[in-house]
Amino acid sequence: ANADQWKGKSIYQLFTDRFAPPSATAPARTSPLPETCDPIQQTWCGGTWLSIIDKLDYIQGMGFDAVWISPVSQNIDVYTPYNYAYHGYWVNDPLVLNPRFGSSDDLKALSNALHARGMYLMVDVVVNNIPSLNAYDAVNSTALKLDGSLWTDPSEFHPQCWIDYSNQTSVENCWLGDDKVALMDVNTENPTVVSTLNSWIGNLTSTYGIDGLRIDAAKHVPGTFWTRFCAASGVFCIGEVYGSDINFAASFQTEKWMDSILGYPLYYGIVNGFGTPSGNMSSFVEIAQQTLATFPQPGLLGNFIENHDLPRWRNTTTDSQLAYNAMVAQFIFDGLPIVYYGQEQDFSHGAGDPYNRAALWPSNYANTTTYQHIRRLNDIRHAVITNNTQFNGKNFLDSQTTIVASTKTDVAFRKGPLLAVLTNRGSPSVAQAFGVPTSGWSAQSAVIDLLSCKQHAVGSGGAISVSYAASGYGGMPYIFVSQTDAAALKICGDV
Ligand code: ABC
Ligand code: CA
Repeated sequence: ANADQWKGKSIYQLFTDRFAPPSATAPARTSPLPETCDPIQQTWCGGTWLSIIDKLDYIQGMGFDAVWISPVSQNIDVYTPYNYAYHGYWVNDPLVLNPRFGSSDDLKALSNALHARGMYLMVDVVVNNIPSLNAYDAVNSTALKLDGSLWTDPSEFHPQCWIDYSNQTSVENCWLGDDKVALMDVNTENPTVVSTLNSWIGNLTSTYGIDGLRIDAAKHVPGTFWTRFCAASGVFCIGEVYGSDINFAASFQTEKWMDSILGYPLYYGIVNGFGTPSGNMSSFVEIAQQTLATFPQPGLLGNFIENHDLPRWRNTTTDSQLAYNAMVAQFIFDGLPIVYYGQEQDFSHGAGDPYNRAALWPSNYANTTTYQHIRRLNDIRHAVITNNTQFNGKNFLDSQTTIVASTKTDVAFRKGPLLAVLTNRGSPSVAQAFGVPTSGWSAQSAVIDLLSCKQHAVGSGGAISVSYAASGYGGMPYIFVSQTDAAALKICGDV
């Protein structure tokens, strides 16, 4: 599927090893399995491509129409100072599937099961580096001993150096990892490497019906490599450009290196704005404005508030209303929402890798308040998209977010027919209100908040005011639509 087809999709990111346990229909590929899946052990817990199929109802029940899975290629399968490659990022041969996650037929079965539900498959791909426990000293010699590695010739790697993040040449050519598990930097200028990877990715996407790619370590490879690689893949590419530099991040779209990137800049904005009670809302507004002004297509960015490299949202921010507000920003702002498995279960253990990668099954896949909140947000997006609900002649996907009002603690932004009104005041009720002077709707009309299904009046000049005084709700988020639109969308029944 191409970028246009991905526009409007909503993505659930999971760790293949950790999302669903082996079962009768999805036997384990790893034995023995640990009795409990303790992330500190950094070992396989038994999830496979087939076990993901067992739990697709859970993902689809939350309203997602795309699933991003761990890298599918073969990893080093040895004990390391960081234990085992349960995460799938220590790819040593992209061309071979990872037997820990299943067989070729199993991956096809997952792809078919998703497509039968009208859902897309996104696969994580790692080509920048190859792990090694002993190549650190050997890379400049003529005979590399990398067991099972696709690349064995020194000309297929860049010489050893550790990355200096202040120097982009170093970021591209030096090595990720450390001297315990070195991630040898593949020479992505070597013509054999380039042609091997390009023909592989085209085969992989067509063989397994893959609809999109998450490109690992995108900033560590020259952009021109990706232009050809993504063209060869024939599908939507979203790159991981870890960092807060908006101009650098936007160059991936402006230079046409790939369709999109993960929204790291907006992530930092959401953390600054909603990560703490009465946080820095002006930082959120500033980053949001810059994102909109700098990216040619902000509507394709991947918006997240946690992932496998970052702290769990609820680890750093316990207040549930802050989480609900942050998720509205994640879902309604320009871009594709990406929810990391466990976010819907309020997973709070995990200040970082490896604690943020716990197994999901101890949650019993419960229908939590957050699960329902996410479902509601997906429902709202789907409803405005399928109804082609318009505001001033523009629909949700084709209109760019505009910040309508903000204070130190509040922000209101419009995207098409929806007006999100958010706060970082947190759960306690306070006898305070936030007034949005010009909502865009005319005075004397009525609007509906699609989260609470309550009606609000539009005052003179189009003003809307929300109160944070209701006991038990405090600083809750709002998503307004006109009453006429609300009736057509049916999210709140007959209103
Ligand atoms: C293992 C152990 C860890 C141990 C680590 C050293 O080694 O498990 O306990 O601490 C995979 C595995 C990891 C594994 C690593 C290394 O490999 O998942 O468990 O860690 O063996 C991607 C993936 C990631 C994956 C890899 C490697 C790459 O998402 O899961 O890791 O294939 C950099 C890369 C980025 C990479 C990330 C982990 O490291 O750019 O591609 N992620 C700065 C830099 C970033 C850098 C980041 C973290 O630090 O700019 O480029 O990411 O090192 C902001 C700034 C940012 C700054 C952040 C920290 O602060 O704006 O620029 O980011 O304010
Ligand atoms: Ca590189």
